[in-house]
Amino acid sequence: MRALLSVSDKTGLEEFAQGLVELGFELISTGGTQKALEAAGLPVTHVSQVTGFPEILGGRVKTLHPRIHAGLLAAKDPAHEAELRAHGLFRIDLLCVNLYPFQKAVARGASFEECLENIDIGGPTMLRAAAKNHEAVLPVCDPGDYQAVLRALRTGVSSEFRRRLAYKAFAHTAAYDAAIADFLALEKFPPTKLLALERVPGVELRYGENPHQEAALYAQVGQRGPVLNARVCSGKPMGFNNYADAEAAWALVQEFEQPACVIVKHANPCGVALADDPQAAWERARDTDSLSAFGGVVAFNRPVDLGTAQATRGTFLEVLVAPAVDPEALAWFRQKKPDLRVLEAGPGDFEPQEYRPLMGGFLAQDRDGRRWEELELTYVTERIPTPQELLDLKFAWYVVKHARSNSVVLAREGVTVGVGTGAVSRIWAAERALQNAGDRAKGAVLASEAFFPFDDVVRAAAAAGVSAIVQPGGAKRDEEVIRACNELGMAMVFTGSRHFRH
Ligand code: 93A
Repeated sequence: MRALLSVSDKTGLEEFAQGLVELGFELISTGGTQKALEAAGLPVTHVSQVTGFPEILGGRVKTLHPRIHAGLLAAKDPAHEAELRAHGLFRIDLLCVNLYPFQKAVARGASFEECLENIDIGGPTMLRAAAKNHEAVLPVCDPGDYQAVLRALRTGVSSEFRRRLAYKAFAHTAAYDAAIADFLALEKFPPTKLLALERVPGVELRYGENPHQEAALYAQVGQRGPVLNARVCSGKPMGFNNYADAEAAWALVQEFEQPACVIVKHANPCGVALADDPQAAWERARDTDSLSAFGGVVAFNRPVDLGTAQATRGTFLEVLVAPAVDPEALAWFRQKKPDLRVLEAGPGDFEPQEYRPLMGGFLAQDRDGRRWEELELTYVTERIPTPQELLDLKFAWYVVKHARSNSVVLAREGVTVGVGTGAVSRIWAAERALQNAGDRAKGAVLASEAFFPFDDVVRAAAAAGVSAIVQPGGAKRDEEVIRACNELGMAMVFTGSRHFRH
């Protein structure tokens, strides 16, 4: 039995090769792999001895040879056996290959030429050959499979196991090629974009949005945002809706520099607050709408301490995500809220585009990353906002940017006092927010993610005591809306920037 090993990532190589030798395999290798095996004291033959040809073109041609590829492609049938014999060739029974680290070269910002040089040709060619011929050859491309392969070789290799390895090999080369295509693409949205995907290891979703829907979690190869990368420190396993809401809460809380807390329900913020510390931020956010906070997903932009943890005592929460959770806080959660999923967000490295599924396709767009500082604010009313109103308008604008359209947010002194989201008409969103706020609307400011078609929202807000408004502007009846504000003594600011979120 022969095994050809040619790996760039040498993790676990020595142990694997040792196991193969013990099973009676003869080892064949390329330069670097051979050196590693010899250093481990293992007997190994160099490919050039098999091919009768040296590695040439700086290593670009090492295994690309009929003696190798016939050995990988010969089926277990008499005709192929006879041909092998006629040409003095032999079978290769196991191929262990992982590829030149192309994606790593791109990620570290290597030069264009260096990235090109890191495109592996011989490796994928062998892997595809072995995977096609998996009934006769075991294609191994993941160091994570080495132990399972040795176990199978000792106890008997099932055809299901062979097929799984073949699947992995093709999935690996497909993702690799997609990464190369993306790298070479000149357009912003190359159709290869979403081909390089992998399942997030260790995460099995029990079901999808509802229990009758099966589901899975994917990551783009070489990427992963802070929530996909999060460490689940305590609680039940994460579910489909947990991921979606944790992401929504995390994205919003990241907008603020001050300590902040965001509570999300069904992808919408239902309470958001700034404060001097996370505990106060939590208490203020919860009090926006303590009824809706029940069963919520909560995010912090500061580490969670014991005091903050204990302050969540009376509220049932599904998920808590923070940059870090103090050990005492974690111990408290584990004891008092064992079901609560407590996440420490990981480092985030993800592309600035997002996707939405359509039946048989998807929409792609840039993320809405616009910051308040980038807006061209126009003060359109006779009264301009006070400094406190301006701070609140900025805060409310960030919240409304992350709410589902149509949305209206009322805020005062760094806390939301009313939120109306996902309404099919703007006035309904406003009415919902005003109803939620009740008396707290007095002296609050209002943010709307899109313009007012009529002056009805202004009039309803003024009647409830709202003092200032931020909205994109640009409606046909802007003049009418501005006139209503002036008549009612309100300050209004146009941002010139809409933030639909559907
Ligand atoms: O340069 S290649 O595209 N041409 C080849 O013929 C070839 N054969 C193996 N790359 C080739 N490989 C790759 O070399 C393997 O996929 C593996 O990643 C790497 C192992 O090289 P070494 O054993 O010298 O470290």
